[in-house]
Amino acid sequence: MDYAISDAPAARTPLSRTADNGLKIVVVGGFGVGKTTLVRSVSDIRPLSTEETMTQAGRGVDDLGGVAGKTSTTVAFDFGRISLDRRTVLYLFGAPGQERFWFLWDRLFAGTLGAVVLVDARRLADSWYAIDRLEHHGTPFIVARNDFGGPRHSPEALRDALDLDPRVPLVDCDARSRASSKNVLITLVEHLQALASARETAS
Ligand SMILES: Nc1nc2c(ncn2[C@@H]2O[C@H](COP(=O)(O)OP(=O)(O)O)[C@@H](O)[C@H]2O)c(=O)[nH]1
Ligand SMILES: [Mg+2]
Repeated sequence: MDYAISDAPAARTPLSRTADNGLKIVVVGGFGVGKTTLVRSVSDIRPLSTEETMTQAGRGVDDLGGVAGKTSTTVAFDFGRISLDRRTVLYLFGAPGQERFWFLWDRLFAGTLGAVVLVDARRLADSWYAIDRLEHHGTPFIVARNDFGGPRHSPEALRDALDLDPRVPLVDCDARSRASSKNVLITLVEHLQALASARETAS
């Protein structure tokens, strides 16, 4: 599948009139795993975000382990948009990873076609809950390992640690890169298409 996505950085392109295929995608994962960064990297619009500078009060609530230098936290969610082709627009929702916002997820997942679970290999356990909820909802997803440097587990070891179904695609990414983040979304869309054609064949 060949998607013509511009490599140009976030242009302010108006939504195409012919776009008739709006797909809702959520990006989930633990705190500081790169959700806001990914939504910003790929968005064609200036993404809405509700980042707030972490206050002293947030310390101890937001787990900063391994996230040195992170000074803002997503309070509600990120929203962005990317045109995959002239007819297909992805609406991206970056959902907060913090435990105190988990009650938002069930609503957010309504009408969601698929999800990206971002993981930081140094803090895999932070993404277990997201995977658990997606499996519970039956929402198709892929896993993207965001590159924070450090040791690399083999894909097999990573799958083991996440107890991942072998059919769930696993990709590497750098959420700061538009090209890399686009590749994550394309992997998800291709996975959704593969699932849809498997369903057609079965029926
Ligand atoms: N080294 C590295 N840092 C990243 C990457 N993606 C995000 N970051 C940084 O990690 C921090 C947390 O990212 P953020 O997008 O706010 O995480 P969120 O809590 O999941 O929204 C920020 O300081 C980012 O600049 C990446 O791929 N590599
Ligand atoms: Mg964020």
